Amino acid sequence: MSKEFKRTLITSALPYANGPVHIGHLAGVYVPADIYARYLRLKGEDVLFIGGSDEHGVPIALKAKDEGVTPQEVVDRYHYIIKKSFEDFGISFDVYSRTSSAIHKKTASDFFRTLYDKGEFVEQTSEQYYDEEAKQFLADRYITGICPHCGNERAYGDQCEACGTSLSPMDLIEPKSAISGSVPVLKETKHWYLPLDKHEAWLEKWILEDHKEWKPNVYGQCKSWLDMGLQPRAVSRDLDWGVPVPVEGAEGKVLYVWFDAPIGYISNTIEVCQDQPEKYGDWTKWWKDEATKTINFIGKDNIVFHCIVFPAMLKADGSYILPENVPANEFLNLEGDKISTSRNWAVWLHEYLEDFPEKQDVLRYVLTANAPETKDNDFTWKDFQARNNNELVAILGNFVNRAMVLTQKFFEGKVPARAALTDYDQQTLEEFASVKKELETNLDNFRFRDALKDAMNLARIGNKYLADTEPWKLAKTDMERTATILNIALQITANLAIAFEPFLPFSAEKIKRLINKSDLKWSQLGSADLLPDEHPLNPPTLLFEKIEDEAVAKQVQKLEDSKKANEANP
Ligand code: B3M
Ligand code: ZN
Repeated sequence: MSKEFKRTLITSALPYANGPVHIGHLAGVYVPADIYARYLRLKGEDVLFIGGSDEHGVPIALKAKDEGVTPQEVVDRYHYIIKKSFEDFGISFDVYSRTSSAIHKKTASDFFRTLYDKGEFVEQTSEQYYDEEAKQFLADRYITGICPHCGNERAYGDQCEACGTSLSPMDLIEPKSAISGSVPVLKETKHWYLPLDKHEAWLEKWILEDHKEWKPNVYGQCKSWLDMGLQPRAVSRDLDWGVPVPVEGAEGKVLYVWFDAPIGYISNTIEVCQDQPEKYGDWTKWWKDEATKTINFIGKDNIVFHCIVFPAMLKADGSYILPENVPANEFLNLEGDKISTSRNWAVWLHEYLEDFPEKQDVLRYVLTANAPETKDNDFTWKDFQARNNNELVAILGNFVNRAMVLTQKFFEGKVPARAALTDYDQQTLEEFASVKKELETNLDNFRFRDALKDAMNLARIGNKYLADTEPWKLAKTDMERTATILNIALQITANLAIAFEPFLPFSAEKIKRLINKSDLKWSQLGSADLLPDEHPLNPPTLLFEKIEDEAVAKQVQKLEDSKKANEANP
């Protein structure tokens, strides 16, 4: 990439506010986005990290109907659970807002109106399924039936979750209303369509030629959509929950949730820029200035909307820039099974935080070490425990603790001055510098798994250095050499606070408190002069603690219980 950018806008998919977030969401989207945002901030770059709840769409309306409450009550319930759990987990959004906000309604409405006035839509009347009992058109998930591809009997009007194919209601065999269960009739209705076919040529060049660096899973999915040929897509629905279509003769129609949701990124930008203009400036610089680099973090099921539909919307408006990259992850499974909200087969973030308070970084670590970056991956509680005990405790925690405790013991908790370095000391420092380079390249290219491995290698280098030099033995005979070794070990410790900050922000903070040093920047990574001689340290405390078998067994039991409940109640 040769372009010069001045700032980075990072967006992360807006989770539907019809349930709490689980580890699949975290591993797919929020942990990688947060690592990237923290990394850029640590480098001193101008960053805006956008999050928010997606509060429209049929699943929310259906859930409300099932529970006999309003859709607003449903989204109010989950929006705050989600927002708080992200905060407690250290996802460092600059803003976490919601698509039921007044700003969003206006932004989405204006966006539609601009495209409408420019003649960017095609208006079309067609026959669609209608539930005569409920007196309602049946879009998307309001209709179910048999999948024509795999025979799944519970396919939805927009997608079959068994085979992953996207569908339209007309594709379903033996369609049934999800509201009343009745067989729907066909009835005429008018909608607005975004003619994606007209955008195909530039999309093809933009993605397939100009963005060959996109991740293979993203590039591949785009290519197969483009190869099939793009069709016009309806951007409105006959529904009573959503942003009303802002034109005459559109009573009872709202914007399709996938039209309004990505505009939520814009609305949330406007909101935070209005609230804190000194900090973020005018919102248009984040969306309309070519010097802004936009990165959209999403899950693989959102690729077509972010790489094809939303860019076509932005282009149709004409005043917006396009994303530079859309790093989508694959899915995370749980104990060998697909994560499922309806089957309660998930590890819910807010419950994790209750069961493991103060252990945000352990989950962040495991989800990154095991991130589904190139293929689906599996989360198991055994692996969670092993990675905590054998990596966080035994390597990172052990190294930092040894450096701290030995300095406390032999130098009254003050950084000892170092004497001449040996070849081995030099070699250790050089090794450190070379890992730093690799770590940066991996972060720059969204390879967070490898980047975390690099950071962990820095801790391993430190661990090995202490194991090889054995300052606890040398202290009996050679205090000068002991001082040099501990000086280096403490400089490495300070480096670890920098290297781990994007991944494990809580632990990085703890390390900084231990070494009594708060202002560390990414540019200092690799330096052997972060702590001056005689710099006073704080008393040692442990960074991580072992996770015992019982704690893990309790979590496994919880999952067993949901499995039993599902079998009793299929
Ligand atoms: N709410 C889908 C999802 O959570 C959707 C993302 C919107 S991003 C603009 O998978
Ligand atoms: Zn199917």
